[in-house]
Amino acid sequence: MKIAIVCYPTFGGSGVVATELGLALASRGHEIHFITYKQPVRLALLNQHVYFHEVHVPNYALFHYQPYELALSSKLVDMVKLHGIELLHVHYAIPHAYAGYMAKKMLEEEGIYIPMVTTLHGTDITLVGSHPFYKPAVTFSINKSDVVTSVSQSLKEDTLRLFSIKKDIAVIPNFIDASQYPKQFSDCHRSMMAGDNERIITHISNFRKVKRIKDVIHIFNRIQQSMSAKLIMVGEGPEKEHAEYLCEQLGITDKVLFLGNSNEIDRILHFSDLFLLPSETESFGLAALEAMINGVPVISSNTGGIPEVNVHGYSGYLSNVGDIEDMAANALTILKDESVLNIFKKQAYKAALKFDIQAVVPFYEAVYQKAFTSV
Ligand code: GMT
Repeated sequence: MKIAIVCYPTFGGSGVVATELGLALASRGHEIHFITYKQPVRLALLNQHVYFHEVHVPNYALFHYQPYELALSSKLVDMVKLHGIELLHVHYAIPHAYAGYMAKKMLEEEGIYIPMVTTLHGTDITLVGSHPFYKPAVTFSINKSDVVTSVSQSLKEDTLRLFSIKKDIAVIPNFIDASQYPKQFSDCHRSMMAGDNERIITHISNFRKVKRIKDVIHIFNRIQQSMSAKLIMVGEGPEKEHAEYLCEQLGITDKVLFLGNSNEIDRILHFSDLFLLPSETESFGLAALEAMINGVPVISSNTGGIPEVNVHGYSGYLSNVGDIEDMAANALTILKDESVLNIFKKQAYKAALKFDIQAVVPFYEAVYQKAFTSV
């Protein structure tokens, strides 16, 4: 099948999922065309099955906001015609589903009928999409998609609660490529990150409010009062400065490393003992799954789709949003005893295996077949 994948090319989970899915589909013989404004960060290799087409939005002074949707839908039309693309798969409703639908309609004018699959990722529904400014357009473009998928049951329920949706929503969870794990890194040693008796705790996100970054710091602060530990903070975003300031106030700057965005996630997680994800809401929590497949137990909030990934008392623990005391206590339960930690590490890895890409990609292929029958 020739498939166009539209996504955000950045470090965010939706872009990562779209890229990994495209690469997996390409390895199964499909021809994949990524169409977005920059080469996706996890897209290292282009080959005869994987193409990247950049959407250019020239700056024009008249426009206060440059019309990306227009440029994207025009690019989609051109690429569908040039490469004989048979299906559009758009990740993140805003504005991709809207632009995809416009492209579909323009192509219909020329007698080309092409199905569109929309995958909902989370903030496109729970935070941004349900805002009154966007809601009518998001509702419209979800309802006009030929097939709609969501990355968790929780996100499906949120979508049905927040929007007036007439379509079925198929739940297809996010995934990891289990065949790549456990990884070995001979060129990098744990000692480069922390001392022998020091526990390594990690948080990875886009440092937005929804991630409750201050909770991460407060949980770590409690942990380090009971044992020698280091916190590695990976990512960039608006809450980063506040977090750095909080570390200063708490007097723990020497124990917290802010690494910025990184392409070395697996390397960092490989040497980690615990992952913190105390988010306000999280439709899935891909970062938690990436931690788990690296054998890192997860301390998280019990919200959104996280309980579908992190199994309480097995791969880690779940607490109410904002309950930093409980999260710190759970963290210490795991970290204090080496044998308990090792059990949780093994269990986290095992729980992640359920989300192996080999099991998940066929669901997308089935959805594509279904989409063809609806145009
Ligand atoms: O977490 C973010 O803010 C980024 C966002 C995105 O669109 O990349 O993540 C969402 O999609 C991920 C991939 O499906 C999910 O794993 C995240 O849970 C979800 N984020 C939220 O729901 C807050």
